[in-house]
Amino acid sequence: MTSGSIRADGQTDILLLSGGGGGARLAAGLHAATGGEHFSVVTNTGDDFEHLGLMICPDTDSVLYALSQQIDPVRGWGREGESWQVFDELTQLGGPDWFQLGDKDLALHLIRAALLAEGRSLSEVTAILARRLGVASAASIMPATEDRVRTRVMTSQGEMAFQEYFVKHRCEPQLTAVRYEGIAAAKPSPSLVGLLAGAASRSIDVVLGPSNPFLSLAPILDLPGMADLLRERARRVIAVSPIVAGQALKGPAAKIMSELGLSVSAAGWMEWMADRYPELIDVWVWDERDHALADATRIAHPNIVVTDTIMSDRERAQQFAEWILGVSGDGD
Ligand code: FO1
Repeated sequence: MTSGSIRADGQTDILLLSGGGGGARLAAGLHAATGGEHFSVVTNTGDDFEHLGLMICPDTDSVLYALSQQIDPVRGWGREGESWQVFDELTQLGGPDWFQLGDKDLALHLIRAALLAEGRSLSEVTAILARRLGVASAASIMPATEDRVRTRVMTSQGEMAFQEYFVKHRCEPQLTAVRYEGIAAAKPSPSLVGLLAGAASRSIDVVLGPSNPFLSLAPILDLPGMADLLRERARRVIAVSPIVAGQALKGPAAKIMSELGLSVSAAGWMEWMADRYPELIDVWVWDERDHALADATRIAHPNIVVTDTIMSDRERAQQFAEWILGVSGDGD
């Protein structure tokens, strides 16, 4: 295993790009490992959608709940210890039953709606929610953009909105392409641009979480100017493979790779990322279960490092985060 020393000097900001799922777990791990100091998370907004008149921001909320240690560890989304009284009543009254909203979660969506209606930006609202949920210290959670970007999926059953594909159809339709509606006119969020511009005296390491490349990272990285901003400002960009031993730990990444004709492996993921975002990623983190493939692939791509990336619980997530930060030593 190669050295994971990324933050040996304590002068480096850590910026994580994250979806829900694995990205949110790593967010919690990095938050614990950094104490939230000089640590920020940029969340995917392509999954956001309007439901029952409310703005739902699933990936942002997964990070909010993960950092405040209130995420349901089994589902991997929503609140732990949730109750479902409103949802039950809602479905009794003929409301939609395909997207489950727990009582506690619903309270958050109501508060978000009220704050947005006061004219506050999504970033402001997210910061307020983080504070009220008790996200410790100065860690900031920033939606990738203030503009409306919506992931839409082309499938064997036609084009559909992301949540329809993901939740209503359980990712079953064969996916042929993905588009991010509104992205061409969208801008990276001013808070993110400010963070990248303002920290001139500090270096920034960017971590791409083990998130779905097509559904979670692309709606962030494809924002006009985003990849260039990261290329210019990041000391280095470290990408964590969501594919371990030819499978995604959770979610449809492996299925989608196969449907798009890609090799379903960490190497296939790396090739897709390197091709789509040339000269962006400096360090590729693969799981140790793929060490033989990593050894073979390193001939062409020397910057592959391997470690145990599986974040089965909070402790493992913190250990992996510490490895990323280099605080756990060289780890050979
Ligand atoms: N995922 C599901 O599979 N079923 C649901 O009913 C569901 C509801 C839900 C409500 C709020 C929320 O923040 C997330 C929710 N998710 C649900 C998860 C969500 O669809 C996914 O986490 C992401 O969009 C993919 O990262």
